[in-house]
Amino acid sequence: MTIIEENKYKITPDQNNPINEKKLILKIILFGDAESGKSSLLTQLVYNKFSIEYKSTIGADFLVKNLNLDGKVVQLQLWDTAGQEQINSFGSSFFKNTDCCVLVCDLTNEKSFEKLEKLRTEFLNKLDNKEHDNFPFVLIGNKCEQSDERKVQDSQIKKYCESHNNIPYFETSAKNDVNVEKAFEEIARLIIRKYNY
Ligand SMILES: Nc1nc2c(ncn2[C@@H]2O[C@H](COP(=O)(O)OP(=O)(O)OP(=O)(O)O)[C@@H](O)[C@H]2O)c(=O)[nH]1
Ligand SMILES: [Mg+2]
Repeated sequence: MTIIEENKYKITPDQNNPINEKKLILKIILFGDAESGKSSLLTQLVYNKFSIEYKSTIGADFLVKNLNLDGKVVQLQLWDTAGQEQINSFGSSFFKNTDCCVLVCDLTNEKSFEKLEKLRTEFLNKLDNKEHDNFPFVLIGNKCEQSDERKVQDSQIKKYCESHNNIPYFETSAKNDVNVEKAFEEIARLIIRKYNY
């Protein structure tokens, strides 16, 4: 299924947008190890809620967040994938027109950091356009409030991001709502700048 139109701008009559302004739609997919906190980040972003209980995502979920960025209405269409799922199990239409892939790791779990490279390369293999060097990834290190439990060091993250075309990096806590909205606003800005939307 594809939900993005060829034209990135769409006129949508809705209550929050009474004058039918043009709305920019961005498609963002989250990948990361199971339990890294992808669903928690999106639940915090969209519903301002957090639960300590773990319910693994099955397949993929879809959420929407509207932002007002410098007077521009931007709709984030957010695909939350299951960490237990193999990227190869998603059909190629799932990846069509993706504007950004957000890789999420749990800063308290080294394995979730080690898994990022596999996810990044598997994701790239799914794209039809071969603009591999240019595709915008963003890395989120989640659970940052657990500083005593931290297993992934800044230096590892810095080295990883630098070695892949300077992937932008954000540190978040879905639990304490640290940097969550800011990260996604910055992600939207990065996409807008990159594609000149
Ligand atoms: N301490 C802490 N726990 C968190 C944070 N974010 C998520 N968690 C917890 O981590 C566990 C996994 O969170 P989920 O958001 O379900 O992880 P997920 O990446 O969606 O997992 P899958 O759907 O299986 O891929 C849950 O128990 C959450 O409560 C955080 O910022 N801090
Ligand atoms: Mg999930």
